[in-house]
Amino acid sequence: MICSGRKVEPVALCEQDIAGRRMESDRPVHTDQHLVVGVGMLLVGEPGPIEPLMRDKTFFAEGLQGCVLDTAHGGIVGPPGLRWVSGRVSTRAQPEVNLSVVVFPFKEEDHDVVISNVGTAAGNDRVTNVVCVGFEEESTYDAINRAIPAIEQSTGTPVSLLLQERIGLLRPGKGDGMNTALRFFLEQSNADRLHFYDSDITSFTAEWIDKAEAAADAGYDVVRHYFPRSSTDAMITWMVTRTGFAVLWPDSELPLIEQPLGGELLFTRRVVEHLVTEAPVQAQSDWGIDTLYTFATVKRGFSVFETYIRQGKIHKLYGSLTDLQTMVIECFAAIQSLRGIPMPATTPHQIEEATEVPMAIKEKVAYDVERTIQLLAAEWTPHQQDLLAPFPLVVRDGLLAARAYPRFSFMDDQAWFETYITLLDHFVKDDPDWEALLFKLWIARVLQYTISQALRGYDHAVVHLRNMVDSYRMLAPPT
Ligand SMILES: Nc1nc2c(ncn2[C@@H]2O[C@H](COP(=O)(O)OP(=O)(O)OP(=O)(O)O)[C@@H](O)[C@H]2O)c(=O)[nH]1
Ligand SMILES: [Mg+2]
Repeated sequence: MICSGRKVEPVALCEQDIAGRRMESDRPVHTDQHLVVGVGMLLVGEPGPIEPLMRDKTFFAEGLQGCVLDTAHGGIVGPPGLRWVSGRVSTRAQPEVNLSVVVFPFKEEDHDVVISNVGTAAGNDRVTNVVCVGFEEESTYDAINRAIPAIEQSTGTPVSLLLQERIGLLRPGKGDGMNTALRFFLEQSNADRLHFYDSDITSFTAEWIDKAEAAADAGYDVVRHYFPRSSTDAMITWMVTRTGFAVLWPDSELPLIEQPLGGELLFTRRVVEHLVTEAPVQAQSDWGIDTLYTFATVKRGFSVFETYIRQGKIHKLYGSLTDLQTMVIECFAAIQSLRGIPMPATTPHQIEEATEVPMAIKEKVAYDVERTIQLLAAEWTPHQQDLLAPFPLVVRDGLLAARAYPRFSFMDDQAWFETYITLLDHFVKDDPDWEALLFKLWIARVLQYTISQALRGYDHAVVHLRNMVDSYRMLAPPT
């Protein structure tokens, strides 16, 4: 990596951190004195151009005499009074390399999993900065903080640890975390691309970053990762989000997006610039953020590539569907809030073809059916019963009967379609009875699909879900 260099003892590093800033420069940088460069170790080179040394992650300064280029901290340390200029060193001979920031939003997660993922991202050549955005200062935050120096030392990539800002208007959640990262990216970095990955993924590898980069290199504005998923997983995606997109924007690309709630994404800088100016996106501080990002990017016509990760996303799974109640409500309310917004019929959209799904994923049952069945009879109120009035008779009678005895076979594709339309008209967010009722209706739908379709095997179930979305597009009421 070093042209002509010899090892020297490490020197003290400057506290100053200029990570993330970049100055455009296409000229090679020359030194007229000895240059000291290093990633973890320090080397002395001969005077001369430094561009072969640190192509992607280099910062340079005027008056380089005796300076230390410190990639671990993304900067140069040198004599006091050195004027700082940050930049990527490139030469005319060298093709432009696009740099990326990788963001991991996190709440409380397994420390080792998060730290390993941060290390993987930091070790990728394209990555100029890794950003972890926490919900609050708790033990995961502390563990990441302790791990950062070693990751920076071994990879040469700066890692930033932030707490999410209060940006939105709804429950402070993942939306605030992601929107905080968008702002950090625009304000603190000149990188060209921003990646998001959930922090709880145990199957995360460098390939996830590389595949997204390759699609962005090909010119796509947005890259979305998609994965093989168990036929009983992704029940909010299918029954809430893809259903809603099909019903409300049947002619757009929205219902065709494989995993519109996916948190594994790449945005180019211009996409990020757009998202921060969209008031509804910035207001969406809760689980609805993924819906809003998908909606806003398709609406603006940004080109989308969906890249397939064949190993799948292995991450923390929920037990009974109870844990998903907040997510169901917030994802439905997000769709409802967008109703009536016109959507262009075409957006450039390409999907990488899926390969054979691993048996382990095909055979997996993603939730505890027995525990979930009990939820149908739980915590009814007289008001919830009244709220059933506008629903189709079969749904009203079916759900009322489920108070005494598990019933869900009434909630077939057609009944769910009609239920969904009624919910769009009547559901009131933050009304506890409406929220409980929405959740019960969704539970009935998921159980009906599980018993009547998923039980017939993976391949059948997946075809059924795709046909369901297609049929909803056909049935969608005219706007
Ligand atoms: N900063 C921040 N991160 C969050 C918040 N809530 C969740 N996260 C993180 O967002 C990522 C996704 O959350 P998960 O709970 O794994 O949700 P999910 O995997 O999308 O949902 P399932 O597919 O149902 O498991 C994880 O890295 C969480 O730690 C939040 O309020 N703030
Ligand atoms: Mg997860």
